[in-house]
Amino acid sequence: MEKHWWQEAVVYQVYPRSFQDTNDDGIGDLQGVLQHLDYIKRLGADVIWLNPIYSSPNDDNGYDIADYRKIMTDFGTMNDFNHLLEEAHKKGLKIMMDLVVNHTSDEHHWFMESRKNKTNKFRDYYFWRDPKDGKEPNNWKSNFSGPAWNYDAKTGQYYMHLFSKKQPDLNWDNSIVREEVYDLMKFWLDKGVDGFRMDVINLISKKPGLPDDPNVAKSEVEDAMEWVANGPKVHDYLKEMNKKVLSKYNVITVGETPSATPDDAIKYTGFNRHELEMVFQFEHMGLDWSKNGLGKWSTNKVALTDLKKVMSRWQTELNGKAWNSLYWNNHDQPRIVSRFGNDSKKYRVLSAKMLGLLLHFMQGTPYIYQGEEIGMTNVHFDNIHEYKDLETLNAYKEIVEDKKKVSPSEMMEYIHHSSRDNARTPMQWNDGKNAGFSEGNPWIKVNPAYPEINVASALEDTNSIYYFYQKMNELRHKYDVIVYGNYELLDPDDEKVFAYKRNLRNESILVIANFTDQEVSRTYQPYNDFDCKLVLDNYDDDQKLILRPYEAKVYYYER
Ligand code: TEU
Ligand code: CA
Repeated sequence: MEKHWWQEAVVYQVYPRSFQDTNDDGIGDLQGVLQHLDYIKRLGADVIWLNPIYSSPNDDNGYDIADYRKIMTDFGTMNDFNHLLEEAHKKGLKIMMDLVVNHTSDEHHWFMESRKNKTNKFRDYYFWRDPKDGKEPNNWKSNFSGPAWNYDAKTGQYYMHLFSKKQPDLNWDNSIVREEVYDLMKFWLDKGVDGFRMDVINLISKKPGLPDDPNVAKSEVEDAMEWVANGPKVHDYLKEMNKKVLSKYNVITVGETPSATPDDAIKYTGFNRHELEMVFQFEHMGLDWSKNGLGKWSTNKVALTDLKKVMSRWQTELNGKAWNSLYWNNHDQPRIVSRFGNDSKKYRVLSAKMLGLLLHFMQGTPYIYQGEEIGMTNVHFDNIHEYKDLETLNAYKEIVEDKKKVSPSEMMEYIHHSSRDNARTPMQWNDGKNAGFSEGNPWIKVNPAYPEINVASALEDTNSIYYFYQKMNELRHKYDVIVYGNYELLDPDDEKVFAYKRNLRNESILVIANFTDQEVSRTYQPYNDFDCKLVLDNYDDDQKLILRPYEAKVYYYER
């Protein structure tokens, strides 16, 4: 197997809107990212993934792009971007952009032209269809509630939008659209950016004829994801993109692929496939979803044995064939310490380290989402009006107000557990005004936990989660077995402890994570038979057979 730089890299994700505001308008900006390059470098990351920074009316915080070649005015100017890229490169940090090309904004000039009449050359850039029996052309649902079609009276047709109405889907079956996308990718790559995270890239090939989804009744609020994902031509298009663009640059690519299985992932990222380098899979993120047809809206806890099954399947099935991404968090997911860990005063730090350790010693490229490295927690706003995320607001309207499926207070509990805004509250830099995020009025409220959970206090405390992540990144850069070793799950039925080994040639590591707030005792080979070196532990003394609450550790040994 050939080795690639992006296999040895650690990625730090920045959500610019919530990272650092430098001009007091309450919105994070590119200057703010620039200010913290040293902070990111010091953590040991190699790559920064920036969520979309392009010109956008911000219906979906930049995932609705009006101009792919302009910077969002809230975030700054192209000069700011050029400067950021240059400074990052000087420090040895790469920059990865978000590529959102399944859809545009309805304010993109392609769409504004497209909707004018049925015959203009942009009409076929999107999916326009006649009404069927006076209604939507098919039964597909939008990811953000309601039908995936919007009626446009001007021409008497519907256009498709798998996300919000302001995010019309691009028609990738039109080769001119594909060429437009390749051109804009080259625009950024020629500037020197180091790769792309590709938004819902497995949705770009729609089923011919756009047939009804037979499963849509399964869940009343869910989208048509499985039915629209991994369509018939998606691999042709990605191969074409690779040949025409990506193969000419030495870049990192990660495709966001909801509902992809390991088999799908091998097709997207197989070492001999010439499509993408890795994907973001969603199976582990779906384990706590509702069993009552409410999709992501639930307060379910994840069973450790289920988590083991999913994580291990991805580890073993891709081994030697394709490459994993490793993530617990991003701008769409609740905070991991609140979700899979324990965010109480007593156990927050321990359990955040335990979760980090469990993930970072697996095979794949780890992604750290801003604030994860200081153990930021979910936010519990009391009032629905304090939420800004359109997915959350639309779901509240549909589930509580329109369909009256659950009470307002029940829905608020689900929102506290699952809303995307859990990840989007401002970065907590210090215990000062607005957590040091902004001198102005933040676009979304700061999490009230900030006096205790913030960067300044993490940097002062040698025992902090920050330094633990720093140590993990150091170890990954030092031991080949962490990057390339194969994976072997131990005790799949153990409901309390997640333990696995990684092996490369004569080297191994043993990783042990107690997922509970209780003390348990366990023995593993090679405690007895081998000379193990403890390389990391979230407690400061090693008691081998006894695992204290949320204790997690890694041993290294040679066979
Ligand atoms: O997310 C796609 C996606 O799968 C999400 O809609 C996901 O189902 C949801 O966020 C889970 O709560 C990508 C982006 O990451 C997201 O921020 C965008 O809103 C979306 O695409 C549309 O571009
Ligand atoms: Ca600003």
